[in-house]
Amino acid sequence: MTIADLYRSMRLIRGFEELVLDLVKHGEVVGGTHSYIGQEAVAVGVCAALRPDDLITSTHRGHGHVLAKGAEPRRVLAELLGRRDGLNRGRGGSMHAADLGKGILGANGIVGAGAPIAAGAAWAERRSGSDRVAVTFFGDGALNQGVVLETLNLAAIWRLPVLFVCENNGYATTLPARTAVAGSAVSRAEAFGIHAESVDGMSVEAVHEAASGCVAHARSGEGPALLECRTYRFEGHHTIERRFRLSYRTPEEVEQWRARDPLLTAGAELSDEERERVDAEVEAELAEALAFAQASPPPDPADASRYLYADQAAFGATS
Ligand SMILES: Cc1ncc(C[n+]2csc(CCOP(=O)(O)OP(=O)(O)O)c2C)c(N)n1
Repeated sequence: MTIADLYRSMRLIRGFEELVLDLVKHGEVVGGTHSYIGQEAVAVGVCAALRPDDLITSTHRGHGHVLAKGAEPRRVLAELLGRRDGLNRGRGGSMHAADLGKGILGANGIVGAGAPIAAGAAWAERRSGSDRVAVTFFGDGALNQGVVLETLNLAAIWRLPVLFVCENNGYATTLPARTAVAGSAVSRAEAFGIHAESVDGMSVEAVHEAASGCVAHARSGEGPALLECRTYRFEGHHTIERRFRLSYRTPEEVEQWRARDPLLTAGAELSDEERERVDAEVEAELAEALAFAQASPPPDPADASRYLYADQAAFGATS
């Protein structure tokens, strides 16, 4: 994986998220979204360390994870617009994007809920004799969810091939992690005997390197690993925050982190020519994705109760 590849994937997520902010503003995405802008290096660095057949679970802030794992941007966008050609036929929306064919077991609106799903999947994979690894992304807020701590315990006891990726962006909605999380993500994992590391989540290369080590550890049967990525979200917790003046972060703090924008750092490693070429290609891909999503019809209301129960065809059937 070259730095140009990593930059391209981050650029795609950034452009996608900027497009989504615009669509939310114009009322095209019902309910708004949780922006991933600023945290791209985490999804991209971690997913670049995975095989295509590895598995992930994601969060309410999931577009970046889903795209980095290989979901088609135009189908994710159509999903956000609630259209028939959406990744989940317009039924999942922003917080429930899933694509089983790409190993994406689903974004999840319930904080911490992806952890036991990933552990269960890892257990099933190991039982079936495969060496797939499951990754679960979660925020610092999820560190205080009982189910995450229970999953750390079981994953350690059963030596499951799971990588816990904690995206510590400093806040759970408006609650600062420093006032809410006793100890640290790393010390909590270590208390369960789990291999744990903390890395600069604004550097895609640092995340990629650390994640590669953790994935190798999990795949080799040595048990789970936890990777804390120190990162920051440049936007509000949810797009609705744009309507309010919330003062839980100072403008200076936001500016300090923006100066460490992972796209600037990675982009600086490319020649101007190469960076401009990648930017233009991504822009064209997103323009095509938008046209595709907007041309897709809404689901048929007569179909509303289809896919309520387990039916593989409902998820990622085309990939
Ligand atoms: C079990 C549960 N409790 C509360 C909520 C409401 N909620 C949604 S996002 C969020 C904050 C999550 O913070 P964090 O895990 O740090 O992730 P981040 O938003 O920073 O990415 C909360 C409390 C929820 N969705 N699920």
